Amino acid sequence: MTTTLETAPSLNKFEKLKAQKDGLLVKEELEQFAQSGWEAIDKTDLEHRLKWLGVFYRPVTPGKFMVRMRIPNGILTSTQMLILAEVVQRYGEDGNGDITTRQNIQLRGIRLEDVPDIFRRFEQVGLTSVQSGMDNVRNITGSPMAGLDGNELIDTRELVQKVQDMITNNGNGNPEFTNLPRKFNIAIEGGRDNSVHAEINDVAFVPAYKDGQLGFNVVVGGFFSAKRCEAAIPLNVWLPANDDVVDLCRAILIVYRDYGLRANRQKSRLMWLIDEWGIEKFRAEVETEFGRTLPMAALADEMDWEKRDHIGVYPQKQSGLNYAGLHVPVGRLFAQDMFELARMAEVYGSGEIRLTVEQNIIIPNIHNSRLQAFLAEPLLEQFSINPAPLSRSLVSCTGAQFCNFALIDTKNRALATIKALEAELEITQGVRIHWTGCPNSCAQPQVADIGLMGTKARKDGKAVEGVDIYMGGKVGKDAHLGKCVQKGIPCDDLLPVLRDLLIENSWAKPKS
Ligand code: SRM
Ligand code: SF4
Repeated sequence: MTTTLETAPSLNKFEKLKAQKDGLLVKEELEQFAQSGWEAIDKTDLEHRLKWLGVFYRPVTPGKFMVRMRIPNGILTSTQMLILAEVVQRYGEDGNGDITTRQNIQLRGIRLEDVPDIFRRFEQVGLTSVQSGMDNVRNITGSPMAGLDGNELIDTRELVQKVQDMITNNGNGNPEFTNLPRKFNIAIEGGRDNSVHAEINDVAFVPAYKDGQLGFNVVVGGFFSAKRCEAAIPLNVWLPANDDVVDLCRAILIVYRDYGLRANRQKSRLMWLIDEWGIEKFRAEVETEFGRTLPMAALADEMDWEKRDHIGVYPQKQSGLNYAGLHVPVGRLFAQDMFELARMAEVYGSGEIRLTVEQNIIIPNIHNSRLQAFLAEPLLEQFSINPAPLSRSLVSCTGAQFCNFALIDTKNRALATIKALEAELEITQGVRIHWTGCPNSCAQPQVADIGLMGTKARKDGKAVEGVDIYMGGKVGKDAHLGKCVQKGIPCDDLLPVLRDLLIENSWAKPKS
């Protein structure tokens, strides 16, 4: 029998679909898809290839698509936010925008017939959703305080943008990097508090001095998956904070693209290649691709602060200016909120809006003289600058409402549980609780003080929604991953378990 793409034994389903047709090619067919309607589209294009454009078919809500943006360094303008608000407003109750754990926004309720027009509107304001899903590089994260923080070491904004432009060909799509073995995460930290969770990225740059010069040490291979979770390890490379960073990302991506393991999708993330080769060989291959000698790592990095959450009002390094961090419960925004945020950023700030990996909003550049009026804005009752202590650090993935991998509902349950705990307990210390709907770990339960991962549990002989509990995740300096400490707690029985955990760990005491 002749071996064809369909019969080649070494190719899994995803490698086959990529080999048959590059995902980016659906860009040319978009107008036709919009006219024919989603039901008429080839199943593989619908369920998979559209993700190369950032358009996600949702089996839970057929016909109502999700669009995942790219917001480099989590920074957008009020004009861009207005466009995103207008896009979701059209869909009434179905439309909303979720802030993601990669400092990004996902739009919901989108109808395919509108996508060509939506993309034209994105282009007019410099937005793109290209290559944000499937085997592509995800939104590139950077310090949310870049350019504002008096204690900043490196301003990450320009570098993050340049790395995105290289990977996406300035947002037009770049077939060079549309067939990676798997998804790929990049983060660039410029501050002292590891605001991007460097350790959980496939490649991360962390500030470090070498011979008195400020640059980055590089760590590689961090990732979470249902099968395995690993913190990144040192590549033993230091680079100055210039275009070398872009070149190194490029070199690593080429090595990963050309040599990364593809046979088993559960073993395709970068760390599996590093395991197979050893870090020295991986470094050597990257150096060859980089085309010049890679300097050895600096002895220590400069990430020596506890992580800040940026909620509240703080002075910037620019005299007379402040930034306000607003807590957005589980990251969910509706069109009206998005319009309000855009208006407030314009009226009180410089029109800039920032997002954090904790799914919150920062409005920077508010002058002292405007602060009082800003603080009187009604939206701050909903998106508080001083939320209750458990709410303040709550993070949640999408969960069963829209995600077909989900084993449990997350966002609503997370909010209800926290509210009940705050009503019962006096919380004596901030506790970071992350809810994630399945072992894919999109809400990073392994970085939380208490991480809750959706699972199937048993109660009274019946299968019910449950969680595995993770504890001990440490963020900021000396970051390390938490571990699973209890398995299969039915969600209905969770409240007393959490209450006991909070009291036992001296995070809370019963209200007197
Ligand atoms: Fe994720 C798949 C949502 C951050 C690990 N993730 C998915 C999909 C696309 C599955 C699907 O098609 O339904 C989810 C879309 C649901 C929806 O409708 O929203 C989804 N992931 C998310 C978001 C929205 C969670 C959130 O509520 O914030 C985050 C979007 C980030 C972004 O803007 O791009 C999100 N996902 C993450 C992270 C966290 C991070 O990057 O720091 C991880 C763990 C880190 C990592 O990847 O190493 C993560 N998502 C996964 C995985 C497991 C990957 C693996 O190697 O096995 C999957 C499943 C997959 O890729 O096969 C997945
Ligand atoms: Fe969906 Fe699971 Fe990711 Fe939550 S963790 S968004 S349920 S894939």
